[in-house]
Amino acid sequence: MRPAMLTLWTYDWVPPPPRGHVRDIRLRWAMIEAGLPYTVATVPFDNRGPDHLARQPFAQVPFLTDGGITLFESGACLLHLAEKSETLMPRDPAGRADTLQWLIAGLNSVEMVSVPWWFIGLSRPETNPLDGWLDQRLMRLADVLASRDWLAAGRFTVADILMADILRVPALRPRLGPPLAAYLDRTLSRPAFDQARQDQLAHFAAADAGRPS
Ligand SMILES: N[C@@H](CCC(=O)N[C@@H](CS)C(=O)NCC(=O)O)C(=O)O
Repeated sequence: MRPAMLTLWTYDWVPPPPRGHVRDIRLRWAMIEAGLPYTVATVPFDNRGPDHLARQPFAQVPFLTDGGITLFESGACLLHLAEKSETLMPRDPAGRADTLQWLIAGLNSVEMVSVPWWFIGLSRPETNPLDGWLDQRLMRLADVLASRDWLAAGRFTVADILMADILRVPALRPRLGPPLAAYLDRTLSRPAFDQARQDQLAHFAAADAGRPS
């Protein structure tokens, strides 16, 4: 039996600023790394209806369909994909556990600080009250990556896809010390990342044509 086709769901269009950073890139990147064929389907950005809410209760993207399965949350989608390919997560129990813990650390120990920090920074306060919290997390992460190339299991995994996507937010770059900057360069220089980014940019650019200017 042929495996069910994976479908990545994203918005039909977004304004230019977030292009290249919409979280569907995490899933694109993972599927390209793993050689998992997928199609892209869309929900309206401007008009988030009940169909969208039924599959992503916060009216966000991405979400993923795999045959009769629908998943939301980029982390959950990445773990679902990782179950399909050893490229994304080792099969031995210790390597798998290491990958799981670092993927959750990306979401729950780094992104949980970096997103509110970024959001507060948009209003350009004189000081950001989350600077200290963020820098402490980045410093601890840099300590880990000072002595190894990848987060988990001694090799590239889906945890690196997630962590690199969290760290590559432009506002964060100046706060990354040498180990994190080197880690980010190493991870983002993978051809699958470049492909995923180009694909996302092309997807949203193609939608410009159909919109009133
Ligand atoms: N925790 C969610 C966050 C998803 C998220 O923030 N999606 C953004 C695009 S990158 C979105 O849909 N933003 C529109 C909105 O929140 O209304 C995940 O990781 O999937």
